[in-house]
Amino acid sequence: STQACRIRINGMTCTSCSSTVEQALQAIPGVQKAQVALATEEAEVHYDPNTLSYNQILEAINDTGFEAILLS
Ligand code: 9UX
Repeated sequence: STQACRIRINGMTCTSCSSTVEQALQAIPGVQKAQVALATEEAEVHYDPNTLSYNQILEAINDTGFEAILLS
């Protein structure tokens, strides 16, 4: 199954920042698709809700040094 969430990410200032976050998200088992947009400071993540929760996704972003806030 699949679930999507949208996340606000604070603190990203260059494409290296957004690539770091995007690659961290894509490396999580259960993440099916992750896109991070620097311009809007948002991420869209598709994941298997049987494998992980959105809280783990937020934590993974916080671990990269940026602040994650669930939008939807
Ligand atoms: Mo870009 Mo981000 O030079 O922490 S990698 S600012």
